Amino acid sequence: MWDNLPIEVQKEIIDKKLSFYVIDAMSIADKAGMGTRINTIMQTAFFKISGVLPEEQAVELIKKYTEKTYLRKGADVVQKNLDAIDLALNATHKVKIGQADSIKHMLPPVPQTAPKFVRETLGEIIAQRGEKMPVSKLPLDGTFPTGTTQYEKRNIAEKIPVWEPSLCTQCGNCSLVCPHGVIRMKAYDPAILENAPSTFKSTDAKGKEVAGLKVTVQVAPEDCTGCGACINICPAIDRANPGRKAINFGPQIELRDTEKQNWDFFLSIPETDSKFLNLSIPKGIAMKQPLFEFSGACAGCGETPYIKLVSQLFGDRAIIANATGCSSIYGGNLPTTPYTKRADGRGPAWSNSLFEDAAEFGYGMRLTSDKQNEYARELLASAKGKGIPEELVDRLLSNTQDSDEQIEAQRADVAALRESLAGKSESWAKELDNVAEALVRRSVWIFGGDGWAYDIGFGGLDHVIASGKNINLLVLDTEVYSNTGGQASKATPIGAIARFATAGKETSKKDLGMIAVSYGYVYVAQIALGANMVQAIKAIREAESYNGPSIVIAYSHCINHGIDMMKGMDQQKMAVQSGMWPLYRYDPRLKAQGKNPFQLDSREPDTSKLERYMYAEVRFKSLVQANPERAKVLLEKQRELIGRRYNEYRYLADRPF
Ligand SMILES: Cc1ncc(C[n+]2csc(CCOP(=O)(O)OP(=O)(O)O)c2C)c(N)n1
Ligand code: SF4
Ligand code: SF4
Ligand code: SF4
Repeated sequence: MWDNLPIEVQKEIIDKKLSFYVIDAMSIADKAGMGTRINTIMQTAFFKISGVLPEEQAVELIKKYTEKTYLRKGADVVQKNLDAIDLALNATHKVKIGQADSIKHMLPPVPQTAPKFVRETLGEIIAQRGEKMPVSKLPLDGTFPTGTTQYEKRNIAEKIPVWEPSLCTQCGNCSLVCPHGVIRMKAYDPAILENAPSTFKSTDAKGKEVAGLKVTVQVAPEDCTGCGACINICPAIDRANPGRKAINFGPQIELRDTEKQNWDFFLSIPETDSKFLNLSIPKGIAMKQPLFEFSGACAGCGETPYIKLVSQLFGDRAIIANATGCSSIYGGNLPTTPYTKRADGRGPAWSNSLFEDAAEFGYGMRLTSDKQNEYARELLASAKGKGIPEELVDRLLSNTQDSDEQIEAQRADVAALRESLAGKSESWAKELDNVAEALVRRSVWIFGGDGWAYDIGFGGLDHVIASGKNINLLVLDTEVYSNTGGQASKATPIGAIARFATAGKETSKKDLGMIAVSYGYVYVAQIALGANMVQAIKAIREAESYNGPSIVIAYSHCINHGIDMMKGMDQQKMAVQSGMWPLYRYDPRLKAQGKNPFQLDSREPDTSKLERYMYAEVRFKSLVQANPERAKVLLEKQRELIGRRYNEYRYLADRPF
């Protein structure tokens, strides 16, 4: 162990006369059935070696408080923790301190090849030397460059997915559900492989639109969190060995160096041309570059796949107002930023104001963009005959920008316009040059959790959807205030235990979607990626294309639910099948076609699956432990609600229109 330490660490241990112990906490957690949770194990190790209390007394107290803390999560959780304590007691090893003679060095916090700002400012903060940095190193107006999580290699996964090309159906599901933007897919010209590292994997692309091309599914080994969501969702099972899929876990340390090379090579492959992509299915999305990557969200987070999806579809033109909550923390916590940009520099602009004002904040972004666009169009219309080609002006004014291709064409025309403005010194030309970029359509989004949408920001949200303006709201519904430790919100379902609902929530979840539907001119959808990927993609695309307000409410599994996060998408599926989370879309445009705007996308609930869904989650199961009678009453109350709500939705979907 000593010889494996970097010399800087060896020196510090010697200088500070430290005692140094190691414990293989991950193996113990695994053995005790605790997955990757090592807090109890590390706490035990601390008391074992620190001597702050006699060992026997310390162990007795730890066990007592473990029972107290975890009882509400169930007897099995308590037992696992008690087992882990026993295993940890004899597993700490004292390392013999040697000389400071290691040939290994600490890696720099960010690579030397990173941009100057990343090295000199963000790198210093990562290395915890931020307080020594002069204030002048920080951006003057507080605007931080995007695309910087790529330089912060966290290497937190013990195991990472390994791809088996021969088994892969190239469905793209793994990439779509990856919460961290780590597993990606590209189709490319086979000639590119000439320069590939020897371990780089590829196979013939499947499907007409990519015939003759090669495909690779590649993992960023140092950014993977090891959550396993991709492996869990992968449908391709090896018939000869049903325990094996088209992606399986392998040891990160052994794979790191080769996969790093492969990842770098993968990044050098040009992005798959949009004309090959069908963006209504996971496969097409998987091949589109995510403009949200490597965030610090919990491993397996249920919110981030939706954000990543929005970034893939509209990130090049998105402006995002984020409510305070998990999405504002992993979305913009210093030092690095997960929102990123394409090779041409286009990517989302993002900001967080407050918890309660996100809707109004985004509304301001919409109004500003509209005003700038209006002004640019005015100036442009009067530029005819002043040395700007007339057909260019006409094209810029008439392009409806309904598709990616039209938007790219508009961008090319804006570039041509700015070129022809370059030599002009008149004030109208300078003004037009200033606002010319506003001629390209902007996609305005407001992101936030249920605490924001259902409770604290509801007044603003209601005002903004009522405005009729073209704004898109994405509600990341974890059914609790996740970022502050799981307080109940109006989105918390009946029977769930949360802070402020410690006896299990008695009242039903507020139907935010139906409140929005009542306006008649708001696009509304309820989605769950794990239950129906195509419906989720469709809803997000429809919402964005609707020239008016839209709200998409997305089921987001969360560590606060007390689940195995690897199986979060399975819980999403069960939530829909059991009727807890109906899927629907309300598209006001359909009325003009004489069609019913309300489309119910999920089947009649199978409430016999309700217990299976609920009791796979500690938030529901713990009530059975704490108060079985009440749990039963609330379960039946929930079952009744599901039936009533389904009948109401069915009526809305089937009524003649
Ligand atoms: C007015 C106000 N009250 C409370 C807070 C503290 N706070 C920050 S994030 C948060 C929880 C956010 O919950 P939710 O909107 O559900 O988002 P999630 O974290 O679940 O994604 C709270 C209470 C705050 N920032 N501002
Ligand atoms: S293990 Fe998790 S983070 Fe890693 S590639 Fe799979 S889904 Fe992404
Ligand atoms: S989910 Fe499995 S089958 Fe689908 S693309 Fe990923 S590895 Fe291939
Ligand atoms: S607390 Fe929940 S919502 Fe927040 S980052 Fe973790 S898993 Fe995601």
